[in-house]
Amino acid sequence: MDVGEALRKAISRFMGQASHDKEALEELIRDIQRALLSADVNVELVMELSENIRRKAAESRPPPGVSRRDHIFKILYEELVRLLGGVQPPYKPRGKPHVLVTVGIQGSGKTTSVAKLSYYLVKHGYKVGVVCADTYRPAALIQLQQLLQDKGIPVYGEEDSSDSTSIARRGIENLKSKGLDIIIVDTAGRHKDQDSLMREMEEILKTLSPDEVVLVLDATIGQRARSQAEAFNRVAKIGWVMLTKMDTSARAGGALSAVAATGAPIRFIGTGEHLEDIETFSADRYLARLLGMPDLAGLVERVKLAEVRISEDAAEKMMSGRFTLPDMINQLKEVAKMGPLDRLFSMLPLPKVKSIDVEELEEQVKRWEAVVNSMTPEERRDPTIIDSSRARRIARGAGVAERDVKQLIKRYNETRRLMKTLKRSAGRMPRDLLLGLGRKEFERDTLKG
Ligand SMILES: Nc1nc2c(ncn2[C@@H]2O[C@H](COP(=O)(O)OP(=O)(O)OP(=O)(O)O)[C@@H](O)[C@H]2O)c(=O)[nH]1
Ligand SMILES: [Mg+2]
Repeated sequence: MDVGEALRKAISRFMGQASHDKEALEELIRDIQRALLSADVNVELVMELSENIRRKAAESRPPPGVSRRDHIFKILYEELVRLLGGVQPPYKPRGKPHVLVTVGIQGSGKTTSVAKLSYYLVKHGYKVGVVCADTYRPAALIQLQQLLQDKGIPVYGEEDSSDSTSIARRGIENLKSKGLDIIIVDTAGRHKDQDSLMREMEEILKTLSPDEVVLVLDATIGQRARSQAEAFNRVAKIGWVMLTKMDTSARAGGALSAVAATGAPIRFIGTGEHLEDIETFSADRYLARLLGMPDLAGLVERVKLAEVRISEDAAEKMMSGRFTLPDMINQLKEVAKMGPLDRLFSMLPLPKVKSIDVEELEEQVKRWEAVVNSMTPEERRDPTIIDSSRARRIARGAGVAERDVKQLIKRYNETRRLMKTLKRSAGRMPRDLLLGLGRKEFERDTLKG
């Protein structure tokens, strides 16, 4: 069973459980651990992921309208993305020309990747040139020329020189005159030992001081990817990693996690021997494909939307303590408007389980809105003046129980208190925090209220 299938099974099993209590969560974590470890993912990272899921599931409450099941699923998804190195913005080489030097051990796929990458970038509108600075591999230049045959990509190389640094320097000079956007330098991997390879890389990189150093790694080497990445990183700061041969290894988890642990992002992956076999690597998309759920990211986005978006203005008000009761009601209405998430989940190849009903939330908001409407402007501005007799009057006017009035005021005070302790975070706040609404209380209040 491959890792994707194992993960899929683990998630499916969890989603299909009747209850999503601690026990079910532990079972999910165990299944996920097994799946990741079988894919050669680093044990420490697996443990960290497990601990994060446990902690986040315990610390954060699902926003109203989102079931605990979906909430845990979102946490798991985000942790898996993080494990894969997080989400990277699209690749945009800058500089005129942008000089990129590849490094990597023998056979890792440098030359193939240089050809793939240059072809890929040309297809994306860049003007690209390539330099062969490998003086160790026999016919290294011919290999590169053949790969890029008829592609209109200039390849610079010198058959008779053995000084790779000078070749690279001259190559860049030569190609610069062609007004290129990007120059990619292919280097040698075939040295008699690692030390001499590292020394050559150090010299080349010092002389060229490129805009970017790209490490080419073979995905089939598993955990060893980490020590390789670290060794090269000592010579020069690795800008990003190209992970090759992703098509041939079912245990790519080793390399993926090893690289993620070094902090250098994976930008591209090689998925075959042909020039077209290159893909941008995006942790979320990769995961979606691994799990066989193409809509996954969209789904998770939807769950995230359940964290209500607060306008700059509203955030400002909250922070300064000017957040009023009507403001809170307005935000609550926004939340209720977003509708149930069930439909989205039903589109996925997962067992159908009912999420919590948002209608319950709508009912609650309606009651609270009525409460606010039957307050005087003065009371709305400053609910602290509402004593028992005022509360009774308001409740009568709103056609609700006095309890509802007290509850709303309590909620408002809690929310305000929380606001004060909160730093402003890009205009976003978890919606359960905004609501100040505990799930248990919510269920008790709405179901029995
Ligand atoms: N299946 C598969 N094969 C690949 C991929 N990338 C490279 N290869 C193969 O791996 C072998 C080595 O690739 P090269 O590009 O020559 O490796 P290199 O790092 O330049 O090797 P040296 O120049 O000797 O250091 C070749 O047979 C490539 O076809 C890939 O993504 N998938
Ligand atoms: Mg090569």
